[in-house]
Amino acid sequence: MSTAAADAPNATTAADQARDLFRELTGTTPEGAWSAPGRANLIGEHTDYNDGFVFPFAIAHRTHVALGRRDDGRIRVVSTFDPVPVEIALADLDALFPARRDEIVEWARYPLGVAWALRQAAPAADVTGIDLAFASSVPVGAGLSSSAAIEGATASALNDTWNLGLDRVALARAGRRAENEAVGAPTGIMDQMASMLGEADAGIFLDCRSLDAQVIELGLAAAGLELLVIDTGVTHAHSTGGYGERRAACERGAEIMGVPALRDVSVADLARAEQLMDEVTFRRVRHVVTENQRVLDTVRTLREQGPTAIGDLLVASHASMRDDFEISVPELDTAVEASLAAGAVGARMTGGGFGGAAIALVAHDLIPQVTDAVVAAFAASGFAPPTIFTVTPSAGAGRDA
Ligand code: GAF
Repeated sequence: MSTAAADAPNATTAADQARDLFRELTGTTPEGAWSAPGRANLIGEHTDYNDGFVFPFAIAHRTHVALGRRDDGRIRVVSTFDPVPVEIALADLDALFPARRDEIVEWARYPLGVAWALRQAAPAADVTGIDLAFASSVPVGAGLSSSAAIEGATASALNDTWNLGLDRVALARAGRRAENEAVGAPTGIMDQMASMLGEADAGIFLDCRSLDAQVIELGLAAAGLELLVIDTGVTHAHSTGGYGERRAACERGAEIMGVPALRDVSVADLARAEQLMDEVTFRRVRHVVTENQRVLDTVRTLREQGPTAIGDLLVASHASMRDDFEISVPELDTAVEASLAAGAVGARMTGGGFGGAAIALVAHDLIPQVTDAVVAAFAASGFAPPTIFTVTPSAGAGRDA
């Protein structure tokens, strides 16, 4: 019998690895250490860039950074994923981003992009040169936002070290700017907000128009529930292909409806929408409009009846992404179907789609059964084995040492 792995098994190791890498790079001890989590999204997918609602939570898997100052006005970054350091004068960041971003290796665009965005957000700040060494326990390409984790760790570390005095929302905005302009992925702000604002056993109910965020207790332990992540191993990248196409379809739909964003279209407006647009655009619009409503319904249901009652909303969300938004893949559908058949309360793909992970809300005692059922279903379909582990809603970005 296979069982789900423990939550964030190598989180401490990642902090140690970042410190060791810093020592190798500089021959000195870091001045401080910061970290930021990845996230899973409970519900509200592809609604963030439509000014809508999302309900993600930070996970215990984190990206760690060890930091030291340098006196030559340069920034140098290194990671356990790619130990070749990347270095540039801080004064040259404005020329690098966004126009010449292709000149540097992709992973380094995240931390250097955050440094650039923070300098633009606080141009009067007196900044020093910096060395940053990264290590992470967030799986890359799994739809758990390893990108927001590296952005959040960098933003938090530089905000403190440069005394920028920016609040968490401003740091999330800088992370999103880095992702959009320095990396070139046209994403919304959900992941950065979740990584910045996460709290233990809580989800972040976020209005992506006002950026008003409410921390909502999930009460999973009291209900005897756990959240299982099923990482399909099918990798995705939001800087290419489908994500941008879906976003463009949403913008087209909003324009046809004569509103600033799909947030302004209600479920009752869908009949009119269907008359006005082509069939594919309509289905994209219908996903976003109904998903916004499902987020509101999930928050209300959670408050009134507790987490055991939200299962059907998660399942409806997955069906909408599979059929209307068309961002699921067979591995994600199998993960969801096998979890539900083995007794999960609810399950859905999480994140941007085209691969990545599904989440399943499962009674504690059924975790081995659901895990085994998913592993068996993957094998029966000829898919590579998934990686399955539990996640605990956890704290957001901050200083550790
Ligand atoms: C990715 C993006 F980064 C988010 O902004 C969000 O759009 C998500 O996909 C889909 O809900 O994680």
